[in-house]
Amino acid sequence: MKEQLEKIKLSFSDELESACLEKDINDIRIKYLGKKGEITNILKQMGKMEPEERPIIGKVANEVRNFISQNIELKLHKVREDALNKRLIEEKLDVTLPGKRINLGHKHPLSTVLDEIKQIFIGMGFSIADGPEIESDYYNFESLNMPKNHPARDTQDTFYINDNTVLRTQTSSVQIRTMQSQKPPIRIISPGRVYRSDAVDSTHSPLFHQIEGLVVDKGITFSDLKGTLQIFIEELYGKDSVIRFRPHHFPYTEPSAEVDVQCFSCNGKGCRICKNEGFIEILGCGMVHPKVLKNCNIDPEIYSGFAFGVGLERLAMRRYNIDDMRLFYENDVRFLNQF
Ligand code: 2NL
Repeated sequence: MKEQLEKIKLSFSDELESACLEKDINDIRIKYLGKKGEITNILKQMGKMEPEERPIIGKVANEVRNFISQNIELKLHKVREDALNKRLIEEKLDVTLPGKRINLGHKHPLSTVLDEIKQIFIGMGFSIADGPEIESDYYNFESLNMPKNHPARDTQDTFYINDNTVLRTQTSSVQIRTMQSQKPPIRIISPGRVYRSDAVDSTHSPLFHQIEGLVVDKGITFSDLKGTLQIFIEELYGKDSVIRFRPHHFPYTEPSAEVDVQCFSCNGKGCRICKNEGFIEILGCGMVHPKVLKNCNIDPEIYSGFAFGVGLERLAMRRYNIDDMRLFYENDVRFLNQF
C-alpha cells in the first residue's frame, strides 16, 4: 500500500510536470483527488486493513494527498502568472503613437437649407406637415382644380403607377389632407420628395424636393402672402434681398404670382447667371382657389388662404452658388466635405 502511494506520488509529479494548461491541471486534480481518484481509492480500502496498519498508511496517504494538492495550487499559480505575462507582452500598447483620425459625417447641404427654412417658418407660427409620396389622382390633381385632360396634368411629367395612382408631383396633397382633417386657422409647410418624369440635366431631376406652404383663416389677404414671403426671403438670403411679384397662372390659386429675387451677382443689371434678366425666379404662389377650399369643406365665403411652392434644390443652389443640381445626389465626398 505504501509502495502504491509512492508510485502515485511519482506518476503525479511526472504528469504535473508536463501539464501547462489550466484545464490539464484540473484534469490531474480530478484524476488523483476526485471522488473516483487514486488517493480516494486507497482511502476507501483502509477498512480492509489490519487495525495497526491503518494509522501508518493513513498518515502516508494524507501526506501524499497534501503533497498533491499543494503542488497543484503552486502549478496553477505559475501557469496563470505565465499566461498573464504572455498577454502583457503580446498586448503591449504604445500610447505615444499618433491617433487614427475619425471622419465625422455632417448634414447634407439640402438638409442644412431645409432645416433653416423650417426654423424660419416655425418662427412665424407654422407647423410641419407630412404625407404619402404615392398619391391618388384625386389628391394630386382633382382636388387641386386640375380635372382630367387639364393641360397642367400633362402625362409626360407624371409617373403613373396605375390609372388612379401617381408619384406625387408636388406636396399640395399634404395640404389638401390637412385642410380636410383640421379646421382653420391652418398654418403649415409641407416639405418632401416629389417626382416628375424629367430627363436629368444640371437643373432637372426626376426626384427633387419641394416645400409648400399654406395659410387658411378668416381675413387672409394677398398682403399676408407678400409679407410672409418677404420675411422668408430676407431671413434666408439676407435683409437687403430685393424681391418682385409677377402675375402668373396656377389652376389651384387665384390670383397667382411668381416671385423673383434680384440677381446677387449683378444686383439687377443683368449678367450671365440671370440670363440678362436682373432677376431670378424662385417660387410660385397665390390665393387658394375657392374651388380648392370647397373641395376641403371650407367655406370660401368665410375663409380665405394663400399658398406657395418652392423647390429646395433651387434655393440651395442659389445659396451656395452651385451650378449643377446633380452634385446634390451623387454623394461625392469631395463635394459634400465643402459644406
Ligand atoms: C409652383 C409653385 C405652388 C401651391 C403651389 C397650393 C396648395 C394648395 C392650394 C393651393 Cl392645397 N395652392 N400650392 C400654390 C402656388 C404655387 O407651387 O411652381 N408650382 C408648379
